[in-house]
Amino acid sequence: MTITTTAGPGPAGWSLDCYLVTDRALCAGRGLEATVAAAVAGGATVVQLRDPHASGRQLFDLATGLLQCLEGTGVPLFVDDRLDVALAAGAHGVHLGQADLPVAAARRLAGPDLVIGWSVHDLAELEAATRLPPGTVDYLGFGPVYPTTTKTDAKEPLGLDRLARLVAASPLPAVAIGGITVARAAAVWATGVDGLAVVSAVCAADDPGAAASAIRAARSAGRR
Ligand code: TZP
Repeated sequence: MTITTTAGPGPAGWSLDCYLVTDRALCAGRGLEATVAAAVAGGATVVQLRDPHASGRQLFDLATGLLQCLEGTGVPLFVDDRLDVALAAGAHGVHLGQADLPVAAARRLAGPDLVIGWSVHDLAELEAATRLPPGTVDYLGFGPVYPTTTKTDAKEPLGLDRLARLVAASPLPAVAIGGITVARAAAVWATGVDGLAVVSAVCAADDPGAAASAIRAARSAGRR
């Protein structure tokens, strides 16, 4: 799935297929940048810097390091929650939750080129996304699909059937997140999503590259 921003397709035809969300603690043994580099070499197509406890300065420094690490790979960097950090660091996108800056305000600040993703958990939130002016948001994140221990305040899991119904009603590319493992990937792909977002399945894997590759490969197994 190619992300189409209001300014047209991402420069490298960015794909949401294997969307790596980082967790510094889970990457601790190997290091954040080494984990991301391995995952991208294995097939991760988007990297989202997520670190809810980091200060703005820390997040800016982490984003700058990851942008250097991703240079020349064609893989974009999105920043979770913090539009200011995404813009200041020159990241390619921001992912916003329901409690973050309103997406319409974020689009006004960001201009047309930055990719904006938005977390959606239920039909009411999906309907709100549907009512947005075209070009406000580029993709939607649905989750958690399964229980997860990575996000402490995650909502109740959607399960595959509710996810499939939301994805079918989504006017925008859909990325699923939450508890997705290599073993579960084919079942999640079968809901019709455009991408799988994973944290622990890749960050905590012995071989992050092999995990990212398996997440993508499961797409053909899950194709309906
Ligand atoms: N948003 C919803 S669930 C989640 C986020 C950031 C965490 C997913 O982590 P994992 O390890 O892939 O279950």
